[in-house]
Amino acid sequence: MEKYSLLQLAKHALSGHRHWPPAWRSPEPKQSYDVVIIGAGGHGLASAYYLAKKHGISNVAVLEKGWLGGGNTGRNTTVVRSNYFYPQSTHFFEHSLKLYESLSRELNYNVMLSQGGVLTLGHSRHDMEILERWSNSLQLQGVDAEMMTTEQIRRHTPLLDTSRAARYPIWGGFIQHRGGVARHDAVAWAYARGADDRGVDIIQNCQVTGIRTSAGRVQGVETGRGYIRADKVAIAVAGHSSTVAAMAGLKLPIVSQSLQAVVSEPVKPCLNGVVLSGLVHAYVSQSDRGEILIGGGTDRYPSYGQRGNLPLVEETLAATLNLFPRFSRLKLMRQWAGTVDISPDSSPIIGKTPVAGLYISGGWGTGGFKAIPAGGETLAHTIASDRPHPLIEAFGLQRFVDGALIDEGAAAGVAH
Ligand code: FAD
Ligand code: PYC
Repeated sequence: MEKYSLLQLAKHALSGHRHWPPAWRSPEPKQSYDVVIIGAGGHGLASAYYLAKKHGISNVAVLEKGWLGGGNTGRNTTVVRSNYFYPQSTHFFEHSLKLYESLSRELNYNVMLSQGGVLTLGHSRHDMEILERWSNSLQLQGVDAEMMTTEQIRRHTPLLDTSRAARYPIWGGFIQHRGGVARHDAVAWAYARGADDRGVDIIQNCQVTGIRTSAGRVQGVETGRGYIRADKVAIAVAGHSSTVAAMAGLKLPIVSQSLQAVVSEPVKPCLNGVVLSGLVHAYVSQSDRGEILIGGGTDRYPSYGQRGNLPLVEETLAATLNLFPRFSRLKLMRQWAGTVDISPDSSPIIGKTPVAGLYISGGWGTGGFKAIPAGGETLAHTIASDRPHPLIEAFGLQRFVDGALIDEGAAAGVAH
């Protein structure tokens, strides 16, 4: 890995940043690889990185139809946390959060993890009872969670309307102090550089158009740049999981929907961490640049359009202004959307598939950014050993046959 002395850094800065070497190569695809990963989002790149780093498998290609990190990994609102409800999920997401806590060091790249806390608001007695049950369950599983009174919330986030006259009165809430945000592009770039350093070929502008199988085994992939042979292929394409899996004859229980977000003009630091309200379907944080970042639920119909619709933005903003009346004076700068793949129980689908040698990492829905380190590590283990990693055993496709669903809809953070 390229390392710079202070002198070299100063030279690059003074030369107008003109002579930096590229952080990863742009190789031509080879005719065959040991492993092909479809999709250079966080999950595909992290899986490639851990395959090379932990399993010594570096004859790997990551094929990306656009540019790396240009899917949901570069479009999300960067919330990381591990406060799910069921033990299978909390163990997995807690492991991911722990990996995030040492990721900058692991990848020698500042992913700007900022653990300002994730605060979930309660607006009724019933909300509070549910939050208490949730928080107790987390504590029993060794995950940090703390109930907060309205007065504690007022001190923590003074801009929230905590008055009794509020449109959505705040009865209290619960916080995960170790939750927060990380820089999404940096996560993709860091894994890309780490994988490339270890010999992985990241091939952008290379769309997979078909998956060849024979006698129930994967053979390779058809791409816009020719056929590539591989005994093992992994699908990590977020919003397009169903269409790509269908290339191998698989029908996934997934619906693709748009999820959008907006940011305001930048203002001075005024908000700690992330504030979420399940009742009004809105969540708010402040970026390191000072923008107020606001997100809501998914659009209410399936779509592959990376646009989102205006009525939902209006609804989300109206709700946010009820919670934070002072934000009414902010000007919005940008709106965008991504296509998220949602499974019936709002939990991921990760592991082996009925086609031998074909693996999947999908169904991350509205919450897969926080899962990138653990998703990559466990998928790499599964590909290398052809056995599901213990942390993801419960998240395989078989659960839709057995009925062993892990319903995390209420812990998803956003309505869908
Ligand atoms: P992606 O990053 O989407 O990567 C998949 C890649 O596959 C894409 O680059 C795509 O171009 C490529 N691809 C698709 N089809 C093909 C093909 N045929 N051939 C080759 N390449 C292909 N999660 C959180 O944890 N916290 C949040 O705060 C959060 N907020 C979100 C807010 C928004 C607005 C959105 C849209 C999502 C949010 N998410 C959040 C969800 C999170 O972004 C995703 O779950 C996660 O990024 C999925 O990562 P991925 O690597 O699987 O997919
Ligand atoms: O998964 O925590 C989450 C999340 C928050 C906003 C969007 N996703």
